[in-house]
Amino acid sequence: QSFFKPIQQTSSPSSNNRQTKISVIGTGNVGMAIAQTILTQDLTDILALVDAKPEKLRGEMLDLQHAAAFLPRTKILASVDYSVTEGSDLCIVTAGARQISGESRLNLLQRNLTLFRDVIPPLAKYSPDSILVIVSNPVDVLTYVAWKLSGFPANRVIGSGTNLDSSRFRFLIADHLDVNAQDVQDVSRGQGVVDPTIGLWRLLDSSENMRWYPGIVKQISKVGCKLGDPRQAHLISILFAVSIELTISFKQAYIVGEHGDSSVALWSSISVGGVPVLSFLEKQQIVYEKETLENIHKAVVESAYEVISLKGYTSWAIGYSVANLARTLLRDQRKIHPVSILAKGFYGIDEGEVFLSLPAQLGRGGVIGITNVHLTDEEAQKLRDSAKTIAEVQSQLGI
Ligand code: 6V0
Repeated sequence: QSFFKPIQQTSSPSSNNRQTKISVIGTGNVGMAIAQTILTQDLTDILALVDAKPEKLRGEMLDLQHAAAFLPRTKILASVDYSVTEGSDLCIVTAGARQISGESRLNLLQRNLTLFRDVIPPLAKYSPDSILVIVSNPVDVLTYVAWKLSGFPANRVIGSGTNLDSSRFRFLIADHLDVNAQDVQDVSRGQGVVDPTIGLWRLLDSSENMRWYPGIVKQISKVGCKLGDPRQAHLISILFAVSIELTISFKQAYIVGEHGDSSVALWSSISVGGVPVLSFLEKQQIVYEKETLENIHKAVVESAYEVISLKGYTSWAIGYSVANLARTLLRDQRKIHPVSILAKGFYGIDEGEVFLSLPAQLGRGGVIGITNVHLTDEEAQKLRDSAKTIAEVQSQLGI
């Protein structure tokens, strides 16, 4: 206690407001990317870090504390002892063996299962009312493991799942279309109508029928989205519909299923003028490159492997993705996120107690509901296949 009192106290510093507490378990690349995103986004009052390596842990804690002058006020704690996590609202688990270049996520399982037996029970003991967010891979199976080991109700055990894959999906679509993913979202609020339309044309660039779009788009950008030329009014109105629908659909551009090789891209949720894009194209008898769409999904699946082969690990995108989940959960945003949840009974999945990603509404209570997205028969089948893949692995666990 210091005798130097720069401020004359007039009331007790402790307020009645309950402080928010987030614990991050595992202070490797992923854990620290999550921690620093949480700090910069001012998502918690207390941040507790836990790792098995005390020196590394203390180093990370000090390094973050030294940034106090540049960050919102957050108390940062760190210990190898789980009592530091006591009373957490949210426990984020990233502890784990790292995915080695070329190694499938499922291969990581055995190593991480043993580790979870050390991690989950103490977390549940010290924060019995918390929400668990699992990030360690293979995330779907480990979310199931965490659910079993914690004894928590399923609505409070969530895997980061395909929240990141869906962001990669949106990025790759936006990149393919040469638009900014954020601008694409903003169209529905009245900005940047042009780009998504160019995008649609590019997305379908094998189609002769769509070739006139860029010229019209240039016209729209010149007139600032006003209907100037009556001859183009009809086309422009179609383009508006296409742009806005495409934008809305981007918000719903979900990857669901396993966070991994058997994930499912829900192309059918991309709609134009209220009609799903695939059937729209069929109706217009436009020949489109289904392969182009499949390649985008393939790129999503491969993107983690690519980043790992280039820099050894992934960190920034998962950091933002999990901080985004933390915001929705703790601030009761009730947003829809594709995350790993107990999927039994939804979309015809009857594979036992499988966790996989479905578009779920999240809030302060954890998982509040599951969105009924329309799936084609093919997508529904792929989703059930994904569930089967996970169930097979799970059955070998003996847990
Ligand atoms: P890393 O950098 O090796 O960090 C792992 C950390 O866990 C290290 O600091 C270890 O000391 C710590 N650790 C190990 N055992 C324990 C234990 N028993 N208790 C506490 N801490 C322990 O790995 P990185 O941070 O790159 O990845 C962590 C995990 O996240 C891996 O399983 C990744 O596969 C997984 N990822 C999951 C993603 C997703 O989208 N779900 C994305 C990226 C990585």
